[in-house]
Amino acid sequence: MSIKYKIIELIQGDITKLKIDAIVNAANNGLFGGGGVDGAIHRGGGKEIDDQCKLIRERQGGCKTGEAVITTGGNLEADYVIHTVGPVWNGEKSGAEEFLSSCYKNSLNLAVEKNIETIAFPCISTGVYGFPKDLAAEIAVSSIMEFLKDNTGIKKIILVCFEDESFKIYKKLLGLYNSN
Ligand code: AR6
Repeated sequence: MSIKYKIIELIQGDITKLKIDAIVNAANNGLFGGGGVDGAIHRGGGKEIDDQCKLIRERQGGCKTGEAVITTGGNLEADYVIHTVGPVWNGEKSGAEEFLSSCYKNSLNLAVEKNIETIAFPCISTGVYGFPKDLAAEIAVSSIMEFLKDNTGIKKIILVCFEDESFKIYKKLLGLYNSN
């Protein structure tokens, strides 16, 4: 079991710079591109990502909260972008925790479907959407661990923290898992 934890890597930096099979985007329901990591990914990927998001919008109206869709990476180093929509934090018992967990699991399931072996996640919902960073980190790690129980092909999962606070939270959290 513990060997599987080694699949997870933690880094601090800009997810758009990663040379990897897929990066995950913290998108909005309309897949329009926005601020934060979404803005950076759309800017970095260029028209190719915008055009594919438009097609998805026309086909299925965008992406529901907790679900995930895929485009190619356009001008990014990553081959693919998996766009998932995190929940807006409305307090405990609003169902936000389950939606956030679904973001991680649905993104990973989609990756497996597309034979993606290496994937990087930002800290979904912890910026504009206001999810508490420590709770979001716990949900991210536990959802990934759950997925890894019957993982069928993912070789590396990189958790990308942009700011110090999230990086410190994840470092502590993964340290606890690793010491088990
Ligand atoms: N690389 C990695 N992480 C980043 C980067 C980057 N380049 N830039 C920001 N982050 P947010 P959300 C971190 O707000 O809360 C958009 O407008 C950031 O520090 O990007 O899910 C969408 O269109 C934070 O930890 O996403 C939606 O409307 C994390 O990414 C809405 O924001 C997520 O912050 C989604 O809000």
